[in-house]
Amino acid sequence: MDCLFCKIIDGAIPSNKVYEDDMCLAFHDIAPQAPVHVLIIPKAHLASADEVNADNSKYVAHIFEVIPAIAAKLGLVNGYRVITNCGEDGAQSVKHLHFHLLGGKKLPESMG
Ligand code: DGP
Repeated sequence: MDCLFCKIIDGAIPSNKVYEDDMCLAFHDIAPQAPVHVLIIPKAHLASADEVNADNSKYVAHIFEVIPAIAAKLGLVNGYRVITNCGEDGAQSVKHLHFHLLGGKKLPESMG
């Protein structure tokens, strides 16, 4: 499958890893929009949040289970934001489900 994030999971494309286990991978975003900007992706190819269902939601649950440890490792003691962009109107550019973990400063209140 011609998927950029599947290639990052496979190691075919390098990434600056922050955390990895058998279900997910976290790595620094190539174009950070905050002092800390990490992407967390499932190791199963789901195109977006719109493909989450009862059979694969364990990946999403797992990601949210590990986010506190990732945030702590990155020093986000004062809070952070988790975002997933979905589809055209959500301005999703990479069609592999990913969660942006943003922090390291007081983020703007506006989200759209
Ligand atoms: P989105 O717009 O929500 O689909 O976010 C995709 C993010 O992926 C965007 O913030 C930039 C990041 N990105 C794109 N290509 C690469 C890459 O090759 N490596 C890394 N680390 N991040 C990438």
